[in-house]
Amino acid sequence: MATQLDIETDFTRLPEMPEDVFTAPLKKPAHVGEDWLEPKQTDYGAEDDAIWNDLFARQMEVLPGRAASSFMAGLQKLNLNRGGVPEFGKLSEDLSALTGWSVVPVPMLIPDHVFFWHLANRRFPAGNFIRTRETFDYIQEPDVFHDVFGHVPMLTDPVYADYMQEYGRAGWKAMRYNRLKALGALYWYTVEFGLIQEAGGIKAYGAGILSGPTEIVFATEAKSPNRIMLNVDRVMRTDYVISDLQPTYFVIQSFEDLYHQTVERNFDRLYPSLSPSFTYANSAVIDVDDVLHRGTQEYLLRGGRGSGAKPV
Ligand code: HBI
Ligand code: FE
Repeated sequence: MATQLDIETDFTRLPEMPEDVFTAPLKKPAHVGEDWLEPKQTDYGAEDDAIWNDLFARQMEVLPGRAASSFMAGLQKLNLNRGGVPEFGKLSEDLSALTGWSVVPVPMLIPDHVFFWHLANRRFPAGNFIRTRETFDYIQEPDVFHDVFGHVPMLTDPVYADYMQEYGRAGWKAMRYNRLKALGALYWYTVEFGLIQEAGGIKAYGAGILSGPTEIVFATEAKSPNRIMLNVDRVMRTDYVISDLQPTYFVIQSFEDLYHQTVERNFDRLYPSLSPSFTYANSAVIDVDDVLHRGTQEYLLRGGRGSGAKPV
């Protein structure tokens, strides 16, 4: 029986998940194998394509000038505005010519170790369904719009593309120490809700920000949230909320900086020093922080989502 100590680092085949590592259990649909890949992409209909086009148009009202320049360039390079839900075969062909990544369909959230394994092989797992008109503004499960519009353009940036692969490899190491939650926080504050300093100011590169209508303005311009320079050790000790706007965003200097901070940090030394639960609240500012903007937290103090508080 494999144990935590002999976790594999060869990712050509899906490594066996040790029995003493905890990840949230997910019920695998009968039609997918151990890799959780769908046999084929959904055949989207005209209404699905119309939903994609409307979501796309809505984002184009708010992203220019606020989204990271590599994200805007990625949208163009992949022609994501050609209309309708992109076909993954063609998309993967274009993307792999640029950075060697492909996009593969999965039915739902997949287990952490399978997700990391795909990333370690430069395959991005993307939802095989699109939201409905009823859930147009917000869905918790990642659909094809969040995954492809939000995540895939960034994978055209060569340094970001390498960071994502390293993240997948780091996932296997985190399992050995049972510190998946800590590594999940790094994903959250970079890949999903990351901000970057550019010559023209602070821009967003996180997919959770870029795929929705509200958070882009809040994250880059509002007074409520903290904006703090990213430090990998600090972020991995920080709690996060999944169903409301973030009280704190972490800002990188460049994708090179993010890549180096992650690759050069010796996680074999970091993981044992992290407590199993988070140390810092998601709205906290601590003495070691390099603070760009100290948030008023007005949005949170007024009650956040559901209270009618304005995202100011
Ligand atoms: N599955 N489909 C899908 N998409 C994700 O973003 C995802 C996942 N499974 C696990 C997972 N993310 C987490 O491991 C990361 O968010 C850390
Ligand atoms: Fe995502």
